[in-house]
Amino acid sequence: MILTVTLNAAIDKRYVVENLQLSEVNRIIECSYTAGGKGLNVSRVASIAGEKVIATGFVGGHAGEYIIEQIEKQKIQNAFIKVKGESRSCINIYDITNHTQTEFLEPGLFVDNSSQEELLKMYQELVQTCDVVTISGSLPQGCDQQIYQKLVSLAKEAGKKVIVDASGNLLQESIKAKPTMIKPNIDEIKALTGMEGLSREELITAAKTIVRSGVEIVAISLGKEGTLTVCEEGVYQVTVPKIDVINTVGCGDSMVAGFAIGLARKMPLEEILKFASAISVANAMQLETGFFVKEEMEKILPLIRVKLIKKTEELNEGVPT
Ligand code: TA6
Repeated sequence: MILTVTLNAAIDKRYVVENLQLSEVNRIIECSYTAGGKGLNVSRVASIAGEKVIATGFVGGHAGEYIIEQIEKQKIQNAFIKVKGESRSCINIYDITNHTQTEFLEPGLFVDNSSQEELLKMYQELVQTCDVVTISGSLPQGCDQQIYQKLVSLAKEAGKKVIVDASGNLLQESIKAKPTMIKPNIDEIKALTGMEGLSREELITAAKTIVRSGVEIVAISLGKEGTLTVCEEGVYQVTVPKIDVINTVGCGDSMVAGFAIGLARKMPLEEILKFASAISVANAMQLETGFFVKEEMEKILPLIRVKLIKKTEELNEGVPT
């Protein structure tokens, strides 16, 4: 079972437009609403893959009711803390003329200390019932910046694997609690290292430093270039087949879901890398965020290539022990 944490749940609104123009009236051709926020995308993808999921976090107001209604329709078990205010909307503008995606992410509602305490208390019970925990996305307003650290520590104290998908200071703080895995993209790795224009070797060195600090797996998503994963065995390069990309929003969340499923099913790491990458690619083939078609994923799976490009001993060359 996977426990997903979405502290800043959202209604994801996708607007399809033709030739988006700033300072003009842009008529929307098609719009769709889904329960979103990274953790709820992880929940939906894991549920499609056949994994039992329970989702927790904060929701509020009519928007919060809508989010709960949507995830219950998707048969996703949930235990959200209801707070005052309205859950946010995250807008994804999909320009079919210029093939661009532009996102507007609201900051989210305000969560007071007592609601945060209530969540931590419930989380400690939920963690006992799961195999893997995923903690994803931004924090709502008022949230303690150390809350991800606390959630990671509680999961580890309960002997559970825990994946964090966050950015900036939140990711930096989370790493201090030594999560099982993080999945930064290149910008997030640059922010962690404070370095610009990272070469592949510098990316690997940065990830290796994080692994040395106690994070078991650092999977750097490189978009259509696949993934570079650094762990105790060494460095794996994952390459993915070329596809007709429809919508890449949610690919990172789909990858997190794939990793969580693989860890829950105790798959060998190379199988997890293939499985997670295939789900992420399959998500990009769908207009809907955080969604994939199993048959498409199964066709992609054999086309994923995983290669151990560096062993640990090579990684440690020249490093004082
Ligand atoms: O990764 C895509 C997405 O989950 C969107 O669906 C939207 O909800 C956004 O990210 C939320 O990101 P945030 O980092 O604010 O939680």
